[in-house]
Amino acid sequence: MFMEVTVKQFVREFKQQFQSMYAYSYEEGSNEQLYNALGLLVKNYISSYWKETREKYIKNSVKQVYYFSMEFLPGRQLRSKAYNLGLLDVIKEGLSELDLSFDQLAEAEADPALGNGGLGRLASCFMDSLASLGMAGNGNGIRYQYGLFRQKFVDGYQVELPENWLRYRNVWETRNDKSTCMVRFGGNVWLEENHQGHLVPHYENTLNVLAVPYDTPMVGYRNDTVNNLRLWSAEIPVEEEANYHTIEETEPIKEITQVLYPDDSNYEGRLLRLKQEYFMVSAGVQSIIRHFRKYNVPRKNIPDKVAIHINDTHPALVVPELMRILIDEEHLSWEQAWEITFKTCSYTNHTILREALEKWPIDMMKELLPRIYMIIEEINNRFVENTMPLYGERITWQTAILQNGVVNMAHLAVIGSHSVNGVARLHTDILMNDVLKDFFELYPERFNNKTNGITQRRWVHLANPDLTQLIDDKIGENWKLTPSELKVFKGFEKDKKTLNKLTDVKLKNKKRLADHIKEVKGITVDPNALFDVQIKRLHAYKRQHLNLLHILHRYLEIKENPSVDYVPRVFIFGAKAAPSYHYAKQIIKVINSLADLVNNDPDVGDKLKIVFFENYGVSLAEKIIPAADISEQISLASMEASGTSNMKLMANGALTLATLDGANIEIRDFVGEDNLFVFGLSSKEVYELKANQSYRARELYGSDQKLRNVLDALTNGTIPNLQDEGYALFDSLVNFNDEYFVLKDFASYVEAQNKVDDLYKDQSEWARKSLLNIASSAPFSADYTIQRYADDIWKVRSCVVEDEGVHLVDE
Ligand code: CR6
Repeated sequence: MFMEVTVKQFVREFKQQFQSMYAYSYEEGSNEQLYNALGLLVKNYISSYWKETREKYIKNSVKQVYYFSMEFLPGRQLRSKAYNLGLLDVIKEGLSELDLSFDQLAEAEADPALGNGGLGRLASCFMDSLASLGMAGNGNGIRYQYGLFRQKFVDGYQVELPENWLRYRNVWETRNDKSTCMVRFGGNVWLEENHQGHLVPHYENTLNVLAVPYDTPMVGYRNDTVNNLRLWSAEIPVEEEANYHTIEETEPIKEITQVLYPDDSNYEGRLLRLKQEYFMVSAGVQSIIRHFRKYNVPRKNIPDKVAIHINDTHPALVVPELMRILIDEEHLSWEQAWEITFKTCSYTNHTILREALEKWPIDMMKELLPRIYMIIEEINNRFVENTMPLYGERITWQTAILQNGVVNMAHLAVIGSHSVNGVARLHTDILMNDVLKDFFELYPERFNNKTNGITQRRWVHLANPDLTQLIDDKIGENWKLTPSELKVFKGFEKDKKTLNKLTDVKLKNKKRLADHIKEVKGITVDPNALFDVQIKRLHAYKRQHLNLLHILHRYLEIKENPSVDYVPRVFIFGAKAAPSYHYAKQIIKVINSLADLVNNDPDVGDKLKIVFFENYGVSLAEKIIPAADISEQISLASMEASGTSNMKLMANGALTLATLDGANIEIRDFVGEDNLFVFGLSSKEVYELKANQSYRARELYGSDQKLRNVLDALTNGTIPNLQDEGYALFDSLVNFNDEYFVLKDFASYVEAQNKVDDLYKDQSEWARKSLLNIASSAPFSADYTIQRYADDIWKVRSCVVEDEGVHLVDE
């Protein structure tokens, strides 16, 4: 176990901390101030473990993983850090002695939205698991000054406001001026031979940017381990300050780490984005090599001591940057450098969406990163030379890095990595058989699957304390350290008492959410209604509009026959649309307008309510997920690489309503077909329909009366207060042949929704299935996912002694 702090000691230290920061008594402090004082005190408690962990890794020459990601979405950190430290109860008790509420203080923490969605949140779950498993795992990313925009609805339309999360300071970070690096952009570069006969590059007229690291401790679950998340910020080098005369002149530097690109699964081909990527990569790799020197082992051993993970293609420049440093600065030969680079790097692909696969114009790359471009060109030439004789022209050109004037970043990542993985079984199969098929032919041994996972610590233990208590009461606490123990909970599936308790826990969570809905949306919902939840980015392939069509269908049925037997439902949405994604924003507007109609129609009453939360993010997810009855996972089969909200909702006892897409398939396999609702086309059917081009959406519109009523309601004035949004949806679904097969899946979706109603009428059967879902969710613990990355890809091991922290026996 970890920290030993008594309540008395905490109270004394907290008062002191507050006073030393604000020079008055805590009784006069605002919530923000009290939170800041508490956060800094907790960080203080952490600091000695942070230092010791770092020293332990160096002393034992431990292999370190560096997870390179343009996005991290850690969520609020006070509660989870205190929990992992084993201090949460002491703090709560101490604060209540001072008449302060921990919950209130915790709410004052800004939620750093330094990511778009699943990819960034996955990175943060991985950080938590690495530390909790006692593995040396570091994060490397960007300290964006502004996170993902704050979403507001004005008249039902999404409006984006800046998210200045650093306004009240960030207590968790430490600015580390000793470890800054210089990153160079642009200018001219040429190679000259030096005295030892090495070709070395000379640079002129480069833009030099100082990369300043801000380090945040990542606390393991009660195991004395504290790892590091390093986020870089761009500044003007001190010695060059005199060269900048006006504020405007400093902009090109400061803007590098100013804002997160707000597109999810979408490639943004702008120069600033490429600058961000290289900035993060170069600073990260330089600091790794600097740290490696402390190990005092030959450079050829870098792959034994360092693993660099490329999270999606965004950090793929790691490959040429590591080559650059090894060749230009460490003076290794190309062959030596390549051997090291390739063995050190590994890559995860997170999407098959073509629009998300990065391709940078060669001219842009050449101008911004001349030396890096030279190296990419050489990697490409050697690749082509080696591949051509063995595999011929077609495969060689299809897999080349340089193609038609662009640098293909996925190809760079695959060629420069010893491991390539997808994030769910189906997704990896699609990579091997379709998206990266040619590479699979070249390098079958590199491909492997690593299904995503989530940390139960944040998403169950902390988000759902009553459920956690119930599980503890029934099976003891072992499942917290050994998630696979959760399966013991299955033994209670027929125990009426347990099922009733489970229903009570859910109801309590739903009441809490209902209060929150009342507070922020002014909508009254019945906690006994079925809470149906779809929370994720808004994207046509995720098909929030399929959900919308079904709600509209129910509404029309109720209007036609007010006594129709529908189980009362609250449809809950949380979703941001990329600011430039017009269609997604139109879907938001239609859902909001339908909500206005439905929520205020006396014919409807409690049968149907629609709640679209503003500004969906980690903190809101923590409130919604424990209260969900139904988890909507309705993407078009083959399109959602994995999904992770599906795992969080399952672990909290929601029943999944899903297409056979991403990790939904594995959810079905673990919980059993009878305990979730599956509908729609399979991925194979989707592929066939696309290949034979036989799909005619208009024919479905013509032949299915129910569907026609619903689609017509988009344009005939049924939904009030729309401009052209209803027409836009109608057009894309009927006139432009429905790219994501929404109409094709509609009938089976409605049928599945009716089955949901039927089951909900039998509350104890519902509770039984809910219990089975909870008890089957352990395989989706990110601890297991990370163990597999560690064993198969990174080759790292836990550094904690046997009897501490998380143990992973069989899943
Ligand atoms: N948008 C996938 O779409 C997956 C996460 C994490 C996504 C999603 O299915 O669960 O990554 N892909 O692997 C990208 O961001 C490119 C996502 O979050």
